[in-house]
Amino acid sequence: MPEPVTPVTFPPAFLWGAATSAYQIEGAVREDGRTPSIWDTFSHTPGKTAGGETGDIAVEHYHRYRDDVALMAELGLTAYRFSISWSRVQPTGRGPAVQRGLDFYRNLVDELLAHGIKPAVTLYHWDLPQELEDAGGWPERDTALRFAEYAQIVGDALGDRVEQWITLNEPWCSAFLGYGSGVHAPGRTDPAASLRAAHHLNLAHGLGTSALRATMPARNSVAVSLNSSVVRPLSQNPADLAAARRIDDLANGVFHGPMLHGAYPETLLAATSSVTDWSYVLDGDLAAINQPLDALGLNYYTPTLVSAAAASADGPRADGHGASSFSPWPGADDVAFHQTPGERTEMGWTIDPTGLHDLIMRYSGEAPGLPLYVTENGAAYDDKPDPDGRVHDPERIAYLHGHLSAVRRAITDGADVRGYYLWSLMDNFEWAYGYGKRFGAVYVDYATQARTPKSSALWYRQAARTGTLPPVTAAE
Ligand code: IFM
Repeated sequence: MPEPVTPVTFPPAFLWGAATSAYQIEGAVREDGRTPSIWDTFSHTPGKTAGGETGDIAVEHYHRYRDDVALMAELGLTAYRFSISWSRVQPTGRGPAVQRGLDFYRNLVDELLAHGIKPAVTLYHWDLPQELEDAGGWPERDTALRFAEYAQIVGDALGDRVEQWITLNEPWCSAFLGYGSGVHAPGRTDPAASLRAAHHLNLAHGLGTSALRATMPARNSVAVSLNSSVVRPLSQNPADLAAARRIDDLANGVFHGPMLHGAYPETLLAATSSVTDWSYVLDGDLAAINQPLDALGLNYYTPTLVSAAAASADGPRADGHGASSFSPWPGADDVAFHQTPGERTEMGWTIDPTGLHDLIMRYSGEAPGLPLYVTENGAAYDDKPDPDGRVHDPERIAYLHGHLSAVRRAITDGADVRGYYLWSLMDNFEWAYGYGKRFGAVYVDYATQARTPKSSALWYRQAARTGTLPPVTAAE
């Protein structure tokens, strides 16, 4: 007789969400007053994205949002996380807002609410208005002040109907892939600028949080979504442990230090002293960044395995963050990155749900009492429709089952996890990888824009409807 399997059941109020971001899905990049963001410029620069692909059309969500929301409702989602395109609502990154831009998001939110789906708004998912980059971008302090103004505009427009707010998505990518390794927009490769950018993103988060609070009802929740890394040493020898500590500071402490504890880790300041003097951290900045939060968002895909290595002129590689001869890890050229053993997704990222459990437990301890959300988790696979038109993705079902089970274990172990947002609702523009990597629970035929729920979407629907994970074979 096979062992009976204990059902994996979630608390009744647990949110079953999916996530997207503006540039990855909206298209309509020149409509209704929107101006270019750094991702428009970058994707139109030859050689920056696979096949020269851009978000010009993406999955036309700007025009199809009503159908997309109806599909979300059919799929049983109780929450939807999306981001606002800054240059759609404030084209120059400063000054007055464009009402047509805000109206798009008002209509989207109203549509979600009419379908009983809780909206969660991310203010910044990597698409800085190009005008602000031309003025210096995130390495410049003024960008943080501009972000606070933008937060106030959006908070004012949507604060009456959106309860869940996220200031920044994955500021690590904005700072270190955007200004360090250059594999993301704006494509700069300057280690000192990447640390300056990190500080000003932190400041933007703090000032933006205060701006939201000043304009919105007190019941609303403000959070940030960090792609905090689960950094593991290759061995327990002191050099490898020190390498892991260094990467942990650069991946995690650089953001959660000031945001949650009001200080940069001393070890980070020491390890980066040859790159920057941190003189741009002005009096009062740390207090401005260290705003009490209502929740913390965690994005998780795969762990990071490191060891000490001889310093290399080419910098560290194999860190899973795209091909560049420039490092996204300032001051850490003597750290080597290794592939964690195990099965991988189409991104080459090792599948390891224990990392998600570890991450949640870490932040449960790091920020006691703060509700946690998994604001992104998911996998890319080379999905293709069968001759019958259906898209079977058993690997994604197994991935989701494994990671949601890890979330449930963390709840059992005492973590206050309130919801999970699958990345992503539908296939979309995967940044420098273009459209080649499909993360969606819904398949998109890019030629016709037809949407087809994959078997993972049907599996997830059953989980959302019952609050219990179906067996991995359920939707096949
Ligand atoms: O597609 C991205 C998303 O925009 C941010 N987090 C990681 C996802 C997969 O790479």
